[in-house]
Amino acid sequence: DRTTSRSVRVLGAPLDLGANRRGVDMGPSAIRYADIEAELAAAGVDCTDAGDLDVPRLETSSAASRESTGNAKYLDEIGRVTETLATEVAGTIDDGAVPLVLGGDHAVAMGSMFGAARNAEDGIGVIWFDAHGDYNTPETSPSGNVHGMPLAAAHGRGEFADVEWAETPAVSEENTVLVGIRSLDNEERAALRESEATVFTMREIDERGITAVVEDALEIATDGVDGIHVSLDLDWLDPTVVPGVGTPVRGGVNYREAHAALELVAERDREADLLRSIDVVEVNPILDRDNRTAEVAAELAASACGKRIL
Ligand code: HAR
Ligand code: MN
Ligand code: MN
Ligand code: MN
Repeated sequence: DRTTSRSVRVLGAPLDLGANRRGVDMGPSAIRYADIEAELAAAGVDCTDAGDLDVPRLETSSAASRESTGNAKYLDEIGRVTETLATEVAGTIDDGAVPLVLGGDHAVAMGSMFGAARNAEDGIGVIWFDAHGDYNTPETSPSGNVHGMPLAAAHGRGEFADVEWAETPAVSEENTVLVGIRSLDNEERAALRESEATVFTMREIDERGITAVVEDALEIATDGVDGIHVSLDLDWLDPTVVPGVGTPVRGGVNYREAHAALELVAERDREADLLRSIDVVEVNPILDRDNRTAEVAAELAASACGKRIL
């Protein structure tokens, strides 16, 4: 077992260009307001906060174009942000710390995964906790919103194979596990079915329980790799628990199931040093009530980093 506690570096990524609505850009502020530092301190984590990345704003002319890039809206601007984020993430891992990326919309996970994979000789795995598959490509996306595409980007699927800033494939399909899925578009579903990724839908959680499912996810994701990236989209939870998300889907995991999942990740990490990077995304304070969703985000991040009840 690892005897020393984790060092964590918080990286704010207030990106909203990948989502169709304003608000997620305030996620990092709201999660800090929910006192993520105190939560992480309670986890025994040695934490530093590197502040927020510069992100182009929708309203300013510095957002080079307000037009879509083909069907994927703001893909060039998003790519510049994720390139910078990838470098920060890779540097943080180099320094021996775990990057904890606060979104922002889920497009930021491209930066997390490209960065986490950059110096991983044997590659990385990923566990994707989400209501959605985020497995569209610019060709298949019905909305054009890039936050519905980051996992497909990490696999270098479709147009992402030719996007020059995309360091793909960042993750092998075999080491990719999606957990808690309950909303897929038709072409996205077909792509996931023919991929080597493992998808545990809500149905598997209903039948087998969260612990058994996450045990399996950890085994699959960690097989033969240097470590795993854990990507937590807050809409993974049921909207009654987390009102502050832009694309809520009924029938998600409850508060305790979410904690059980991330506590299990931390437990395995203590035994086997497998956690390479984390992101916590899609918190939308405009839609939230009393910062509840940001508080859940901070608490879940602490559970993933080793906060225990006893
Ligand atoms: N599948 C839909 C699309 O691609 C919606 C997915 C985006 N929502 C998220 N991602 N929050 O998890 O447009
Ligand atoms: Mn600090
Ligand atoms: Mn998502
Ligand atoms: Mn989602």
